[in-house]
Amino acid sequence: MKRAIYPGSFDPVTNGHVDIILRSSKIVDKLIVGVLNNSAKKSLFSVEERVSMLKELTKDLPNVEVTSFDGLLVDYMREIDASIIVRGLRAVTDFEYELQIAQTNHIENTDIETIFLTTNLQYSYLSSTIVKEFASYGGDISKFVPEQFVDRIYEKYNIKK
Ligand code: COD
Repeated sequence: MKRAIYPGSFDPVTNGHVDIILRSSKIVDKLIVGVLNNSAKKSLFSVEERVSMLKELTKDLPNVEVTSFDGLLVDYMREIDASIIVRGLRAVTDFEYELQIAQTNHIENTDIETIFLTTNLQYSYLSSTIVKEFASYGGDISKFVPEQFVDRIYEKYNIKK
């Protein structure tokens, strides 16, 4: 059984993330979407909020589960018995960082493989950082994130639309 994890910050989840979840869930038996609980990094949404948003989005995908983790990804993968890491690749700028993480994780545990899905062209520019920047100035984020979360994101910046 191929058990994979799609780890990330998902702060907030974007349409680019959703696309990777949908596509990767079709190629593995079980996909665990793992939200990093990083207390050292200031986030817009709490880890509980991010998990809840992702659960809402994936409720109709029977082989997808959403959890949070802290510490090293490879340690968490041992805990949940997963051996595949799913990551999305947007541009060359992602490549160097992703290659470094993938190789480090593989050295830590040679049973672990990282697979990369290239971004869907329509989301190639999209990141959580861009969404936050746009939303903070009241920009239109309706094309960037699932529609049910648009208002929740504006609320974080005290913006009423
Ligand atoms: N299209 C396609 N893919 C996308 C898009 C898009 N528009 N937007 C984002 N993605 C992909 C990203 O490339 C990434 O693969 C994934 O979605 C998640 O993105 P983010 O930004 O939400 O999450 P990251 O990249 O900040 O997550 C980093 C981790 C949490 C995975 C990493 O820091 C980690 O594993 N930390 C745990 C500690 C650890 O083990 N560190 C070891 C590293 S050496």
